[in-house]
Amino acid sequence: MKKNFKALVVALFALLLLIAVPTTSRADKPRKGKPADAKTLSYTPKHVAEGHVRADGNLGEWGAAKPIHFETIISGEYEYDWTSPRDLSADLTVLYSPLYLHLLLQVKDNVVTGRHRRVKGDRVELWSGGKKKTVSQIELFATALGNGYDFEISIPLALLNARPAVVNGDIGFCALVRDWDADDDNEDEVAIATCPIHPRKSKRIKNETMGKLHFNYLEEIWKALQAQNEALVKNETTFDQAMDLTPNAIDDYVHIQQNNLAIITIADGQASIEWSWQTLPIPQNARILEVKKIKQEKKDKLQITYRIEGDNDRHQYICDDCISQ
Ligand SMILES: [Ca+2]
Ligand SMILES: [Ca+2]
Ligand SMILES: [Ca+2]
Repeated sequence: MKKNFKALVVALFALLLLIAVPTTSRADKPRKGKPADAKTLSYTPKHVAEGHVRADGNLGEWGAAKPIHFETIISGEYEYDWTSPRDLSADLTVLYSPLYLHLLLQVKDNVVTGRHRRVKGDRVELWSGGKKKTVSQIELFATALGNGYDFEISIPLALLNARPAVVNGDIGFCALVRDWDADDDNEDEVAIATCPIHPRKSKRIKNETMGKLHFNYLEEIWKALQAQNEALVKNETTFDQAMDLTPNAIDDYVHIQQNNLAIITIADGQASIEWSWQTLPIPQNARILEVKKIKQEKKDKLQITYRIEGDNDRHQYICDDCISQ
């Protein structure tokens, strides 16, 4: 009986030790940041008029746009290379206008340093779609602050092949911020990012690794439409289809609610995204089955196929003036 009790105490002690060991070793051993630690962050930027944002270091135009914050280190050691979010952390805010993607990257970094001997210096990398682009067409304003630096950046959407996506689409995106403080001979580079990118192999980043910038200008159009037309407010959207109705780089939309079919044509106005709309005389209780373009010699037409509740026949409405190319 006594022997069994001792065995139980030994087993209990061993168990306690097992529980205690990992905690102690985690606290004692420097923990390295790993790429997999970074969360994949996505963002739905707000649309602003062309010219609203200027990459000039004055941040007044960013208003209430909410940033995404990131500070999980993906390289360097917590104990030696990173002390707190004041050492390295960042906030990223994104806006877009018809022609530009606007980024505000605000980095907290206790010592802002350039390249010096083995110290590679503080650097920022922005990745989109996995392709490396020349920087000549990018407008950038850098402001050094006492506790870090701000980058205000405008990138042409065309450069990112993102113009077709501005109405209702997304592009891959990842921001990587590197930090050296030149405070220790054994210093390693610290990095943080908005996706689990590998800091030493960042050029190999794939689109699947990145987060998404989702553009939703269609939602803004839809809200404006609803403000103009009460009937569009009451019903749920039941059908939503991107279609090429005008000859430009931006997608047009066929947006159908239960009782209203709204054709929204979106024009590439360069300085603004222009849109117009019309509703078609589809019966109140119609269920849309298909919307498609019918090729014609002179002018293409739009064919809408629908069914009426309680009736098995398929009906069609042909719109002669819905397609402008
Ligand atoms: Ca500005
Ligand atoms: Ca630092
Ligand atoms: Ca630094």
